[in-house]
Amino acid sequence: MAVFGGRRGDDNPALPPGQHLTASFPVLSAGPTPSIDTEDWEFFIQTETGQTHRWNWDKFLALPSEDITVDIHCVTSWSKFGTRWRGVSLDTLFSEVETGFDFVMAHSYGGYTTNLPRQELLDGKAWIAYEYGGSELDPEHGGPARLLVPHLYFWKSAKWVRGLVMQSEDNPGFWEEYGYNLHGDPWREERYS
Ligand SMILES: Nc1nc2c(c(=O)[nH]1)N[C@H]1C(S)=C(S)[C@@H](COP(=O)(O)O)O[C@H]1N2
Ligand SMILES: [Mo]
Repeated sequence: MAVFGGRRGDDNPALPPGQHLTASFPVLSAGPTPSIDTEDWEFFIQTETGQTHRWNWDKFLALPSEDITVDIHCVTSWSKFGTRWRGVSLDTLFSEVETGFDFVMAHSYGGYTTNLPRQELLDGKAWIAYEYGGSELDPEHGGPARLLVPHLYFWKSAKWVRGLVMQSEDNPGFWEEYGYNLHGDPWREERYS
């Protein structure tokens, strides 16, 4: 793996503690890459009333989208600076949703899950991304669409995201069940619980 930016514990102020830079884009998947046809794809948000808001691919692409350039940080210690994405802000998706629940379980095609506080998805901090580097998102990296929550460790950015289920409590998702931190802020090194 190409490593630049100097030694570990580098004083680059944009690099969180215990991270090193990589120029490559590693693929980390706990299982096989699902193949999802955009004809069949949907994204949903389910609230405590049981109401489910659904977007099919056409409806999703018709929403306002944003170009996003962000640094990403994997808990296995690589960080990648200046990744370029296009996606729909979670603010846009949540503007159609009424909920009093403060936590979210993200569910992916293939069964992966990860938990987040709803607040961490709002105020311009999270997107459903469907392009990377100006091209459609590679299936290995979560295409057709993935969650992008770059201010938290990258395991929170669920690939092949399928929907969000609102929760009253911060129940653990897939990696969190194995001892990863419930929150996962790289600046506070919230790696494990
Ligand atoms: N559905 C799903 N999403 C996932 C994962 C996974 O195994 N399955 N791995 C997570 C982890 S641990 C990381 S570091 C990033 C890796 O994203 P990448 O493969 O695009 O680098 O995806 C996250 N999202
Ligand atoms: Mo990861």
